[in-house]
Amino acid sequence: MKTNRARKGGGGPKDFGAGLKYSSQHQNMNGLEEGVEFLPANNTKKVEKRGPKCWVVLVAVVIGVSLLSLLAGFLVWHFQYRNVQVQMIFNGYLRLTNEKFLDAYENSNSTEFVNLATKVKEALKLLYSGIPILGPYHKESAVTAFSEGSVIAYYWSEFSFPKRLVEEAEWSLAQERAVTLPPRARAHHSFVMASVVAFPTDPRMAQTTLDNSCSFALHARGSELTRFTTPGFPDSPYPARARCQWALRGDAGAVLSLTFRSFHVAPCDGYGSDLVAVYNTLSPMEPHVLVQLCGTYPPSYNLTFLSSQNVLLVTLITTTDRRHPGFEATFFQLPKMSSCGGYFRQAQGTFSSPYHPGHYPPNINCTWNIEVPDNRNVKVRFKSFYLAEPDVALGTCTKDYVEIQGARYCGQRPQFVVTSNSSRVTVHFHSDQSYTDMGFLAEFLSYDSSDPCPGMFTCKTGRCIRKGLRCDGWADCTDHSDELNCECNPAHQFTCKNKFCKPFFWVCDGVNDCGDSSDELGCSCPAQNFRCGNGKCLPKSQQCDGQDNCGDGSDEATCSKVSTVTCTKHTYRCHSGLCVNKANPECDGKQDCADGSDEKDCDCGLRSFSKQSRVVGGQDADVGEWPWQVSLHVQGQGHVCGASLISPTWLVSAAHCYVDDRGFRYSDPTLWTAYLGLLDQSKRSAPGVQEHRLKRIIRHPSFNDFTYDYDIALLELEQRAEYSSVVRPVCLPDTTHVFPAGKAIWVTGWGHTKEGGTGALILQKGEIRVINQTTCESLLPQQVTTRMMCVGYLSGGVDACQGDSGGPLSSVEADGRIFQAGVVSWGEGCARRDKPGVYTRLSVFRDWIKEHTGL
Ligand code: 4AZ
Repeated sequence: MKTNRARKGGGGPKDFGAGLKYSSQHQNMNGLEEGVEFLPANNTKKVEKRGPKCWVVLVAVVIGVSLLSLLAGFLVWHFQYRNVQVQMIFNGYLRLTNEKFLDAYENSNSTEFVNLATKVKEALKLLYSGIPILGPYHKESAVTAFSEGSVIAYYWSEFSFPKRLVEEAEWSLAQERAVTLPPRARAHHSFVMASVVAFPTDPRMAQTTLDNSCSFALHARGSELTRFTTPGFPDSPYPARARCQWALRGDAGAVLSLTFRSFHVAPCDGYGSDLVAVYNTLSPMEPHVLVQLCGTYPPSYNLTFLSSQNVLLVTLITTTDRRHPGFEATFFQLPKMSSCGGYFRQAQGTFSSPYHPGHYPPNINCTWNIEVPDNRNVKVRFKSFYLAEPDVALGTCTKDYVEIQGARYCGQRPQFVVTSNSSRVTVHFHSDQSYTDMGFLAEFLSYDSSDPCPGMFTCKTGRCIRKGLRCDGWADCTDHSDELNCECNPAHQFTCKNKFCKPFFWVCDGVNDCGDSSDELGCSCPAQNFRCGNGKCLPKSQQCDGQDNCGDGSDEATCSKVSTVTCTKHTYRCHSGLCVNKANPECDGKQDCADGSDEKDCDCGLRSFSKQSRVVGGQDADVGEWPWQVSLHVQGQGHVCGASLISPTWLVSAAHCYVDDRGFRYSDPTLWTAYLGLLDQSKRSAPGVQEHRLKRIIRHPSFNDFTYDYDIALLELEQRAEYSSVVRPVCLPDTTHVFPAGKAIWVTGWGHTKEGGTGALILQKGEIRVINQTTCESLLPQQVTTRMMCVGYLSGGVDACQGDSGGPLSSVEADGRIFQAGVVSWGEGCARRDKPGVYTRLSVFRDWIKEHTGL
C-alpha cells in the first residue's frame, strides 16, 4: 500500500502526534505547578522532611495526570486519526458485454462517447451504492477511454474514506464484479458490466492532475510504424513536473509492439525520480504495468514491449527539474499470436519465448513438447534467460517462469542446461499480467544416455567440459562439480579445507581462492601486527603513522582519517607539495588535499549512458559505453591497433604498434587515421564517429622491441577532438594509484575473437581481474617487469588478443569514474590457461605523459 495518499482536511498521523504532545504537556504543567512550586529545587532536606504524605500526593497527581493524558490521547486519536478522511483515486476497467464497439468511442468528444460514458458512470454509482464499504464514500467517477473486446471502459473513481476503512475498501475494489442493470425505459437490452475492478492510483498520475496538453491518443495505421516522442524531443528537454500519457490503440484482434528507440530520462534515484511506465491497459493500473523505466539506455538495449491485446498506455511522471531530452518511441500493430509453443519431433532445434529478444507479452502460456529419437535422451540449453520481475524472491518463481520436469526457473540466469532421462521433455513458459522481460532463447539436443559427453567430463549441470579441466583448481562447471571429490596432486597443488585443489603459488597471495580462505590461513602476522601488501608483518602502531614502513605504501594506503603525511613514493602529492595518506584520492568526489588539487582536472572517465545493458548473447559493447576507445587504421590495412583518448588532442597507445616492420613505416604518423566514437568497424561514417589524422607519434624512448618493456606511446591528433556522448576522455591514474590484485577491470578492442582468428566488427568488451605481481612473474618467468601487470583469468577464456594492442584497460573507481589502468601489450597466445594478458602499467608513466603533453 502506498504511503503518500492525498489527505483531506488537516488531520492525519502527523497532526495527531502534535496534538497529543501538546495536550499532555499542558496537563503536565498543571500538575507540576501543584507539586513543585513550593519546593525549592536545592533543598533536598526539606523534601525529605515533608514526609511520605506529600510524596504520595505527588505520585497520585502524576498518575492521575498521566491517565488523563492517555484518555485525552485516545480521544484525539479516535476523532482525529481513526476518522481522518483519506481521498483516494482508483483506476479500473470494466467490460460491457452486450455493447458493440463504435469507432466514435475512440474520440472522447463524440456524442456516442459521452452518452456511453454517462451510462457507465451512473452504473458505477449504482454499483457502489449497493456496497456498504464503498457507497457512502464515493465522490465522483469518470470514463477516460473505451477499447474493443466487446467494449472495455476505462475509468477512475474518487472516494473519501475514513482512514480505518482504506484497506478494506482497497480490497473490495480489487475484487472482480459483474453487474446487470435493468433495461432503461427506452433501452432494448440490459446494461451488463463484467469484470469490474479498480486499483489505487499513484496520486501523481490521477486524471485530475493530468495536463491536457500532454495527453495523446494514437491509433496504429495498418502495420506501419507510428512515432511519438516526449514534448520537445530531441532539441529541448521534456517539461519539468509534467504528467503526460500516450494512449496507443490497434484494431480489434491486433496486439501492439512498442519500441523506445532513444531513452534519456533523469537517472533513477528512488521514489520521486522521473518515471516512464507502460501499461497493458488504457488505465494506469499497477497490477497491469509492463515496465517502469528511468535513466538512460543505450540504443542497443532491447526496449521492445508487446501487449496482450490492442491497447497500451505509456505514462511519464516528472518530479525533477533536471533537463533531459526524454524519449522517442514507435509502435505498430500485428495480428495476435494464435498459439505459442509447439511440437518438435527431431534430434535438435531451437525455440524461444514469444517475440524474443523483445519483451514477451503478459498473460501468456506456451508449451513445447520435444521428442528426440527413441534411443536417445534430450537436453535443453538455455543460451539467454531473462525472466526477472521486481519483488520476486529468488527461487520462488511465483510470477513469470519456465517449468521443465517439475522445476521452475525464473530471474536472470547465465547459460544453463536441463537434461532429461528420456527422449521426451515438455517445456512450459508462463507470464503473468504484470512486468515482462526479454525471455529466453533455447536449443534442444539429443544425446546418448550412457555417454552424455563423449570424450568429455559431464558437469552436474549437464554441461560438457574437457577432461583435462577436472580437478585443476578452476571451476569450469558453474556448479563447481568438476572440482569436487578430487585427489590433489601434492607436487603442485594445495588441498583446501573444503577439498578443492589449488595451485601452490596461489597460497598466501591475498586472494581467497579456496572459497573458505584456507589458502590464506597461516599467512597472517602475529596478533597486534599488520600484514603489508608485500607480506611483511609490522606492529599495528606503525599503520597510518605517516611513514612508509612496509616499503610498498600499503600501511599508509587505507587510513580512516585522511591526513597530511610525509611524502613517500606511495603517498599522493597535492599540488601544494603536501601529501595525503589516502589510496587513490584523485577525482573520487571528496576533497582530500587542502588545496583541492586532487579534485581538479576531473573532466574524465564518465560515460554518457548511466544505464549499462546486460550482456545478451556475447560481449558486444554498447554505443558510448567506452567513449575513450579509439581505433587506429593504417592505409590499406584497416584497423591495426587500439588507443585511448586522454584529452582533445592526445591519445595513449602501445609503442610496439608504431615500430617499422617488414619495410612498412608504422612510425610515420601520416599513414595512420584515428577513429573516435566508433563502435562498428563497418560503420565508420556513422553519426558521431570522428576521423582524425595524427600529427605526432611519441614512442617511449626506453621501449624494448624484444622484451616489450616500456610499451607505451603518445599520439597527437592534428585537430582537436570534439567531446560528445560517444567521445570522451578516460582518467589517468596518479603514480601512486593502486589497482589491487583481484580487482575487476574491463578490456576492450576490435582484436581477434580467438587465437589465430579474425578481428571483431563490433567493439568487444571483457571483464578480467588484476593478478598478483608475484603470480604474474611466476606464470611468465623472466618476462615481466615492474612496468607490466598481468590481468585476466588463470583459467583462460577472457583475454585481449591480436589487434587489441594499444587499447585501454578501464577500471571503474570511486565515484563511478573510470581510470585507465593499463595498455594492452602482449601475451602468450590468447585466453590460454595460466597465460594471462600482459599490460603496460599506466601509473608508472604518469610523469612521462605530463612531460610530453602537459596533462
Ligand atoms: C597482440 O598480438 C596481442 N593475450 C595482444 C594481447 C595479447 C596477445 C597478443 C594477450 O596484439
